Amino acid sequence: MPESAVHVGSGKVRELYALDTDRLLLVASDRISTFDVVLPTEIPDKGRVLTGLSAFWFSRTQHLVPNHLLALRDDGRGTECRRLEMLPIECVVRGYLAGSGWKDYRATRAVCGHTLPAGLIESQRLPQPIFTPATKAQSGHDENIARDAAAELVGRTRFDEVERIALELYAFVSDHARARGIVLADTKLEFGVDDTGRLVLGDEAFTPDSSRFWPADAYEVGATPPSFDKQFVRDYCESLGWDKTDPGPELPEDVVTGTRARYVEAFERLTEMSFDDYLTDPSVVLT
Ligand code: Q0Z
Repeated sequence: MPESAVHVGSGKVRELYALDTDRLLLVASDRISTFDVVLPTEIPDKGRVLTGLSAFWFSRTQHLVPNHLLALRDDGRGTECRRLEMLPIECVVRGYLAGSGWKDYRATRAVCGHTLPAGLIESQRLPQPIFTPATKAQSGHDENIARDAAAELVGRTRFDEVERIALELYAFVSDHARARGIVLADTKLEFGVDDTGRLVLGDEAFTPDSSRFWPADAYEVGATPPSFDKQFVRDYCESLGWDKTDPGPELPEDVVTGTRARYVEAFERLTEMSFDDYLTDPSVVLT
């Protein structure tokens, strides 16, 4: 990393640097979180898998929306990107009833103002994907908000635009993933606006950290499907009877190895590229 990179932010598992007035560097670490706690053990190459996948999707969805990607670093974990004015909402699309969507549905039969058919069950595929915006919480959990509240935050015209684009992106990526044995249950996108006022897709996109990936062959309505990437970690943590408060447990070697293999498997199934080739030259995902 050049001397000039100034650290400007930390996520649970990522770091953000300023390169100059117009450019940022997003760095994905190998840290892993579960039950909202970052564990003391890293998953080797997890950050590279997520950086490569995100870049792959940026490259493949340019026909739908411009994005912030400028270049990948040779280390495979850094993304140089255009600095945007980020919209103050998380743009979540749900194709299946899981997580907070399932929780809200059970309580109210609605999710972010979308009233849904009665009698849906956990993990069920929705009649059609829905846009369910959330606030960006400074700490703790993002909170689902009504469509009108989101429209108030970004303006009605911009809201209609991000909803349409987010649904188009979800349709494109979920079809691609489903054809390769992975169900994209839901995903969180972040958009910004460039200096000309154009909507631009930013942050990370369609990674296992920003999306729920389920293995299609284990998908079952009425159950909580296993997470494609983190299930070994969750199962191990559950087996310990850990109370899910910080600090989390160290992971044993077999859980680390198995989890790394699942991340690499997700990368290879979705990109139809060899992860070793990505390590040799990250730009393969852009071609
Ligand atoms: C992304 C985040 C991370 C901490 C700001 N292209 C952009 N322009 C302006 N701002 C952002 C981006 Cl991607 C931006 N985040 C999220 C990422 C560490 C926070 F790696 N915050």
